Amino acid sequence: MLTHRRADFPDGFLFGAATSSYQIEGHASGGAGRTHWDDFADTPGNVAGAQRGDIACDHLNRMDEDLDLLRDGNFDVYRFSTSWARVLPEGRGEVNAAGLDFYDRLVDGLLERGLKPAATLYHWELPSPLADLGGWRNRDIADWFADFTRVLMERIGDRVWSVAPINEPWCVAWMGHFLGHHAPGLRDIRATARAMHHVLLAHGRAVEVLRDLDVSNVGAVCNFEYAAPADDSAEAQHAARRYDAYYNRFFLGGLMNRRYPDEALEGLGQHLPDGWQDDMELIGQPLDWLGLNYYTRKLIAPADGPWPSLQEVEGPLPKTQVGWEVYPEGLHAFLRRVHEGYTRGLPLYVTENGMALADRVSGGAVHDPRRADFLDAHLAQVRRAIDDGVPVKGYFTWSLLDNYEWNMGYGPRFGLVHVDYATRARTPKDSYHTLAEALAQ
Ligand code: IFM
Repeated sequence: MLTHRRADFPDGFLFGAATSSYQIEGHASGGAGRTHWDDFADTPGNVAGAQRGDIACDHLNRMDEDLDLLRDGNFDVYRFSTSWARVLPEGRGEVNAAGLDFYDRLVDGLLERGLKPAATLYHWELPSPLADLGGWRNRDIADWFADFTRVLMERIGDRVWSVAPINEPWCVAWMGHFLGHHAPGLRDIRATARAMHHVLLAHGRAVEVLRDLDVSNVGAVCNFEYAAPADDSAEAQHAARRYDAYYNRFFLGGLMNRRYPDEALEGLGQHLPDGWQDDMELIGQPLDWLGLNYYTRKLIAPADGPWPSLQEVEGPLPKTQVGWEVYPEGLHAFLRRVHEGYTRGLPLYVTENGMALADRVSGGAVHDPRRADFLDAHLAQVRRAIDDGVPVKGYFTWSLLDNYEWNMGYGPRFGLVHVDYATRARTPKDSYHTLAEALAQ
C-alpha cells in the first residue's frame, strides 16, 4: 500500500519516472547506428532469447502517448537518456538529423506538458565502430564522448532541466568488462580498470563541454548496492569492504573526493593507465547534484582465487522477479553516507528505484500491490534521510514502462505501465494509478 503522499515531502520535492533510450525507443528505426548491445545480443548465450532493442517499446513512434502517461501520472520530471548511436550512427562524424530531431521533439513535448526534462547522455548503447576501436578501454573515448555531448547539447541544452553524462559507471565498467554480463562481454581485470577510469574521464570531459555551453544543473548518476558481510567473521567483513570499495566508493570517490579508495587500488591500481592521477582534477570538477540509483543489497563472503577474492551469498529477504533482495534501509544508509562523506550539502536525487514483478494484464488491469509496498518502503527511507538533514530533493521510479532489461531481455517487468510486446499496447498498472493519486496537487 502507498501511504506516502506528495504533501509528506518538502515543498519543491520532485517526483519523476525514468527510462533509457535503448531499453524503450526501438533502435532499428530512425537511422540509429549499430551498437555494442546489438553485437552482444547477437552472440549466443549473452541475452535471454538473444533479444535486442530493435523495437523495444516502440517509444520512437509512441512518444506522445508515453509523455501523456507521465503528465497524467502527475510526475514533475522525466529522466530519459539519449542514444549516442542515434545521434552519431558511427559514433563520430556524420550526424543523423532524424535522431537530433527526435530528442528535440521529446524535450519540447515534455515542456509543453509541464514536465522537466532530465537528460542522461549515455545509458550504455556504445556505437559499434567505437567498440571496434577498444570502446571504454581506449582513452580517446573521453574526447569522442565530449564531441557527442557538444553535438547533442548544442541542440537541446538550452531546454533541459538537468544533465548527467553517464548512467551508472559501475555497470558500464564492471558489468561489461569484469563480469561479462553486459556489452561488450569481457572478463578481464585490466580492461575493467581502464574502463573504470575512462568512464570517469569521459564524464569529466563532458562536464567541461556542458559548462562551456552554459548548460545548467549538471550532475552525475551512480548506482549503489549495500554490501553486508555474509557472517560475523573478519574475513567476511573484509570481503564486504572490498566489494563496497569497487562498487560504491570508486566512482563516488573519484567524482567527489578526487581519489580512489585504497581497497580498490589494491587490485586495480596496477592495471590503471599510466598517469591516471593527473586526470583526477578533471574527473572531480564541481557538480550541481548527485543521483543515486538504488535497488538492493548483497551478502558477501570471502572466496579463494585472485582479487577481489569474494563471492555473493543468497540472502533471506523477500526477493523481486530478478532475485534481488528488498532492503529499503540500504537507501537511507547510502543517502546519509553520500551526504556526510562525499557530497556535503549538494542536492541529492534518488534517480532510480523500483522493482521487477511478473505482471500480467487481467480484465484490462494489472494488479501489482507489491510494487506499491516497495515504493512506499523506499519513500519512507527517503523521508527518514530528509529528517536527518540530508538534502534529498527528488525521487524517480524505475521505470515508467516495462522495457528491455539488458541481458535478461523482455522478461523482467519494472514498469508502472505494462507493455504488451506483441501489440505494444500500454496498460497502466495499479501502482501507476495509486502513485498518480498520491502525487496529485
Ligand atoms: O534497467 C536497469 C537500468 O538500465 C539501469 N539501472 C537498473 C535498471 C534495473 O536493472
